[in-house]
Amino acid sequence: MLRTLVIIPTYDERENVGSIVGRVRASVPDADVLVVDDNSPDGTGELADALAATDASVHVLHRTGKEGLGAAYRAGMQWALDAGYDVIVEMDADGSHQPEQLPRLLGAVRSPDSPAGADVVLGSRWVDGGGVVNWPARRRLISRGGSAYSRVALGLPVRDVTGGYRAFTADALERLHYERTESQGYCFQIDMTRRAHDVGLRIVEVPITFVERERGASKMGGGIVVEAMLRVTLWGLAGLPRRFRRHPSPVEPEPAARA
Ligand SMILES: Nc1nc2c(ncn2[C@@H]2O[C@H](COP(=O)(O)OP(=O)(O)OP(=O)(O)O)[C@@H](O)[C@H]2O)c(=O)[nH]1
Ligand SMILES: [Mg+2]
Repeated sequence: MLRTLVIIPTYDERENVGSIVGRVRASVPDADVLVVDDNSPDGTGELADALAATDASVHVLHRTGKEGLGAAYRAGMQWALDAGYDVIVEMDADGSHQPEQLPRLLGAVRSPDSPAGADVVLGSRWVDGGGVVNWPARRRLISRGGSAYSRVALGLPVRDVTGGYRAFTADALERLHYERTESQGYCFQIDMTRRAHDVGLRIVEVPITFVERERGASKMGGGIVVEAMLRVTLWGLAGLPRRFRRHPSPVEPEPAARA
């Protein structure tokens, strides 16, 4: 059986951490949980420790200060690979990613029983059956616009490029070199998508219903959007020669052909 780890990064999620961990444990009892806390001032880390003390499947990685979502995931993924997990899941703590939909994500992952499954499964708001609940028009616009821009600029065959509810095989994480991502905010997710595509991994989108957070404050700010716009533009420009090369050399196969 595959060993699965659900990584949940937290910063000031005191009101959410107990509920989200409990819901994950109820929804996929065989999966372990890793809370990656950046020394939250509101005591989220201590609350997570208390959960871990009563449940051997719950682990906590304490980091010394707030370094952003990307850094938290890089640390959590390293922890997961060192511990030998086969499947690694990304999930927000604020309830936006419903743990009850996790079996759907995991069902699409490649496994010995399902060799045709995906290396990377993206929970997607923007495919048939997916959606968002309680999102203001502004957030919808930023998310859809960000996905559309990234899709075109980077040539990605994916509808929801920026989402953060995802499952990767351990092999996929290694092959896409998650540790080479540099982004802080949700640009980390775009970087992961582009890397997965560029090394020819099999990517599948499954519909999810994203629910706006009910408790606690969002950490999403203008700086995160600007970072994403700048990085995507630079990546897009850097990739242009390869995408539009008219006559690929016969001795150097395109990445898609190598997959
Ligand atoms: N460890 C850690 N976690 C973070 C950091 N920034 C955000 N997070 C967590 O990452 C997840 C997503 O952050 P959110 O603030 O919900 O950002 P978002 O989902 O893009 O924005 P909203 O839709 O407005 O909630 C949450 O679980 C946060 O607690 C950070 O610097 N360190
Ligand atoms: Mg959120």
